[in-house]
Amino acid sequence: MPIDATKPYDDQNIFAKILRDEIPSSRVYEDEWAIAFHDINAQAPIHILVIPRGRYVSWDDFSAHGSAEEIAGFIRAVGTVARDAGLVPRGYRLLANTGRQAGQEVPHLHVHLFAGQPLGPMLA
Ligand code: D5M
Repeated sequence: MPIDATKPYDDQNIFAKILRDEIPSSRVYEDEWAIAFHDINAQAPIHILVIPRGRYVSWDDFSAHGSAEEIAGFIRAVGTVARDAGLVPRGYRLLANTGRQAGQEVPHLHVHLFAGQPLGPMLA
């Protein structure tokens, strides 16, 4: 069910639980600003989710309310995850579904990182 982006942050969302280690995930990276783990429903040979440690519902929330440090730290973390996975210079795709029309399901900002095969044109 896509999220209602007008609701405040929900501390019981599944990624909040992953951040608190209350439910398992296959973590591939963590630092002060972000963690990354494999998507449970992989859509490409490599499909990793990168999420900020901060309580942000979406890209919209984060870009509006995240501190400059958090935003820089998160963007650096996404790049590091890709580089550590050996995806440079092969290439990768980033995607952040934001809100209902984009089909965002989990109300904690997450960036999808897809790679491992030619990814074709962008979705319509
Ligand atoms: O994408 C939400 C993504 O989150 C979707 O690709 C499945 C993934 N997901 C959901 N639960 C888990 C757990 N527990 N571990 C790993 N990945 C998970 P969206 O952009 O919101 O549609």
